[in-house]
Amino acid sequence: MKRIAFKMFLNEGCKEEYIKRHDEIWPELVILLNESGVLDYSIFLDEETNVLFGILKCNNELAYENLPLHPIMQNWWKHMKDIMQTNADNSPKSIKLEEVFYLQ
Ligand code: RM4
Repeated sequence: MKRIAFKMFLNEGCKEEYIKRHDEIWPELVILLNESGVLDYSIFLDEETNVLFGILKCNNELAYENLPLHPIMQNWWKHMKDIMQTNADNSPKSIKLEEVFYLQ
């Protein structure tokens, strides 16, 4: 089981819409994430900087790394791109974070 953390960037004033869209997350995306070994996934927002901190556990690193190739993931990113900073392929700008402490 690997713990993965990353930061993403929310557009100014989009907190409510971001929460709404995730409250309404597509069932097929939930299934895809679960089938890709993702569990215990949460995202936190630093309202001062609009930085989103994602943290999850993964029990299938290959499947996790392949998520960006899946149409459901790609369609979700297209769905979200109007409220997030994104790359040319619509994926969210995302910076991996290094774990510096863990207490079980
Ligand atoms: C985030 C972002 C991530 C996705 C989650 C479900 O806003 O799009 O890539 O894994 O939603």
